[in-house]
Amino acid sequence: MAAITADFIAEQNRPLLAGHREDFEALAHKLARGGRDPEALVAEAMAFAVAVPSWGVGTGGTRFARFPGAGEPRNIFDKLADCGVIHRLTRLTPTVSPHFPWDKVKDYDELREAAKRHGLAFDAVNSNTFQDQPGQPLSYKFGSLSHTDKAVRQQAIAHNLECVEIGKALGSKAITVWIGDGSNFAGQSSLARAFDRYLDSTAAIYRALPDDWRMLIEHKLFEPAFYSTVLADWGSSYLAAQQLGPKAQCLVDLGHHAPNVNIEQIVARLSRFGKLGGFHFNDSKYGDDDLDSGSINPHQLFLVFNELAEAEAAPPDFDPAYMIDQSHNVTDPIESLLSSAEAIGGAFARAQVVDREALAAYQKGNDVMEAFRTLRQGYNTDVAPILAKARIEAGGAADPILAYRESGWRARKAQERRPPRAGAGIV
Ligand SMILES: [Mn+2]
Repeated sequence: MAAITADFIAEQNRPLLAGHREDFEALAHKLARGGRDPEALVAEAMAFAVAVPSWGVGTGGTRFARFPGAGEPRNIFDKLADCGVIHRLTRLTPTVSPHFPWDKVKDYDELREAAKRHGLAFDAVNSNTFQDQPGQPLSYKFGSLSHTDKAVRQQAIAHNLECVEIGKALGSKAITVWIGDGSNFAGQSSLARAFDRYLDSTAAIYRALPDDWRMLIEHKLFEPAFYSTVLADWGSSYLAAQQLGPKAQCLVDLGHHAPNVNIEQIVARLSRFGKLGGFHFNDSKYGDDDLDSGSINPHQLFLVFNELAEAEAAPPDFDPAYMIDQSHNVTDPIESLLSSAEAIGGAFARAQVVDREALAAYQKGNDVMEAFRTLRQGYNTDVAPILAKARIEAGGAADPILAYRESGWRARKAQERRPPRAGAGIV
């Protein structure tokens, strides 16, 4: 067992470096033959970052059960320590997206300092009005920001405003708002008036946003409401963002769409109109499965990044917030996040490999097969050596999961972290 220091990482990397160099050279030759600059791709991979959700380092669960693992974080300070491990090994995850009230503390300056000690900063803060908290005066059973009772809406607004205040203290620049509001019976709720109330409430939050902040509004097709969700799809999300103003943008969670929806096209639409605010990365087979990014459908993840690469070339202020949002039910959450960061960074790097000029020319000339082959060449490129080089040069691990296992971190935390943590969840 060893602390995950720079020396430890270097020692873990040593036996892998010769093989890594060989792999990178082979790929570099191949890329150069195709007119690509391998070092530029490494530099791009080094500049890429994705935020880890504070709730992701605990074991998730389903509505049937949760199987906690040993050494789980008990509070936000433990969570930051785990997030710090992920960043030290991958050099890909310098920020944490916290969730309130789960991550509430007395002293936010202290929390910010603790993050800094782990080499971390804070990304978008997340509010929570999809469950009741102990001692909360009014219930969210029948909704929060869209509730029929003004007093409940006010309570939900006040919570979001408190999250903005906390975010200011933490150095965050965005709040992600997701609500569980909706209905389970036809006729239960006025579909039109529920959305009106949601818009009213979010406008109150919007008015309190600092000028350099963004409100990321996250839609979700179903669950916990199974007949209608107040903010069900990207169309509703866009309407809301449009009505609220320029600081409001849409957040796309990869699991929050109808089956087989063309998510990359949604990305293209939203970015084209300046309303793509951010992502929650995960993967799924059936619905909002919250599986590990790239574990089921890595090609879709690539196609999403292909649209992002296209968008990056266009509007000047394109700056979406990339965040992971997964539920780790059967793995060590740190290992899942190490693997997911790699998958997301890999999809990004593959999209960078695509020869965009050639692709645009084939598209313009309606050369379908060559357009397809040009895009597919990016996907088919094994970018692992690029990511490994980016990591190693930044002080990260050649093989993050291997180094993590060698460090004995989890076993050590199983001794230190008692009693086990309280509940958490995912959205
Ligand atoms: Mn989400």
